[in-house]
Amino acid sequence: MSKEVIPIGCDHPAFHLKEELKKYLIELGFEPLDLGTFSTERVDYPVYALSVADKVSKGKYKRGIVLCKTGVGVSIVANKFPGIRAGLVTNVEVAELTKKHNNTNILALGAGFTSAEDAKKIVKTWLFTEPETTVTRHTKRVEQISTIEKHLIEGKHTEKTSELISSAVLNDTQGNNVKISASLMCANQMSLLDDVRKLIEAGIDLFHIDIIDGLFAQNISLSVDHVASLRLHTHLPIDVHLMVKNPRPYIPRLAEVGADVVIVHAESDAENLSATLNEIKERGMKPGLAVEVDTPLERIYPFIDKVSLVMFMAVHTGFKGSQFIPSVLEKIREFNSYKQQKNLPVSIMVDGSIGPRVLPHLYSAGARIFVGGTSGLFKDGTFKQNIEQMKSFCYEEMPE
Ligand code: S6P
Ligand code: MG
Repeated sequence: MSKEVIPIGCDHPAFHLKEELKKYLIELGFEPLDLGTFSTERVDYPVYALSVADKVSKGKYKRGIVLCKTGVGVSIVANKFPGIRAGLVTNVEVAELTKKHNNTNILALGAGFTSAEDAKKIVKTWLFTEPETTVTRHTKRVEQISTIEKHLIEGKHTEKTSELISSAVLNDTQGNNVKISASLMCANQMSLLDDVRKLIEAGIDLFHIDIIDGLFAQNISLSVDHVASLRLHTHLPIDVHLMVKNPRPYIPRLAEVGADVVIVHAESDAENLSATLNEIKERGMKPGLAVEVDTPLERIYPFIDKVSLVMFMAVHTGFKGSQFIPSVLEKIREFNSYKQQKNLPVSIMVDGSIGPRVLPHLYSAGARIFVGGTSGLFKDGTFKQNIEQMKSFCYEEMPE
C-alpha cells in the first residue's frame, strides 16, 4: 500500500522542528512532502502556509502540517483557503478533540512554544484520531462552517446559509446594535437593481419587501417574484412583509425563492395564524409578527413563542410617505419591558415613516431594526450617508 503523503511547511523559527517532524513522519509510516523553508534564513510565513493549504484545499492531499513561531500566523493563512479547517494545537488533548470535533485538515504548531517531544506526541495523536463520522452536534457544526464558507467565498445562498445569516443578524439586535432594512417599495422602480447594488455597497443590513394584496390594505406593491429576483443579487437577509388577508398560501413559494424572514400580520385572517407561523419556521425561515398601530399588544402575546421578531407599524399600512403615529412608542416600550421580563429572544422592528426625528425615541423605546423608506433612506444624500445618519441618530440623546 502506498504511503500517505503529508505536506509540511514552516518559516525560519520553525525550521529545526520541521526537520525533526519529517523524520518522525517517516517513522510513523508517512511520506513527508517538504514545502520549505529550507534553512533558518529569514522568510515570510504566508508563503509556506500557502503552499501546504493550497494543496490540501485543492484535494491533492488529505491533510497537512504548518509551523511558525506561535503557529498562529500559519493557521490564519491556511484558514483563508476554501475547505481548510486549520487548528493551532498546543497539547495532545486538543489534538484529539480538534480532529474529532472540528475535523481539522491542517495541523498548526507553534515551534517557539512546543518542544520537539510534545510536537511529536501531538502529530501522532492528530494523525491517528479519526473525525466523527456519525451525525452529531459536532459534525453539524463542521457542516455549518462549510455553509458559511459557501456563502462568503462562493456567494451561494441556500436554506442553510439563510438560517445562519439571519440568525446572526437577529441575534445582533438583542443588544444595542441597530440594523436598517431597505424598503424596496420606496426605491426607484425603474432602476431597482441599480439601487440594490448601491445599497449593498453602502452597507445596508437587510432588504424589506412589501407584498400587499389590495385587500388587506388598499394598494398593490411588490411580489414574490421580486424576492426571487433580489435573491440572485444578494446574500443579505430578505424580510418579507405580508400585508395580505390570508398569508398561508404564500409561504411555500417564499421559501422556494429564498426569503429569510417572513412577517405576517396579527390582523390577517387569524384562524390559521399559528399554523402559518409554524410553517414559516418548518420551511427554514424566521417567523415575524406585524401589528397595526391600533391593534392592542394582547393580540400578539398568544403567538410570542413562535416568532423571532415583532414588527410595529408606525403608520397605517399600505403606502410610503405616510404620517408617523406617535402612539407606537408607548406600545414598543410596553412590549420591550414584557420582552425583558420574560427574557424573550425576539427582535423589535418598526416600519413606517422612520426618519431622524423619531429614531432616538424609537431606539430608546427598544426598537433595533428599522425599515428605511422615503423618510430615512430614500431621500437626499447617498445611501451610505443616510444609513450612517439613521444609525447615529439612534444613539443620540432623546431630543426635548
Ligand atoms: C407600508 C410599508 C412600508 C413602507 C415604508 C415606507 O405599508 O409596509 O414598508 O414601504 O415603511 O417608509 P416611509 O419612510 O416612506 O414611510
Ligand atoms: Mg413594510
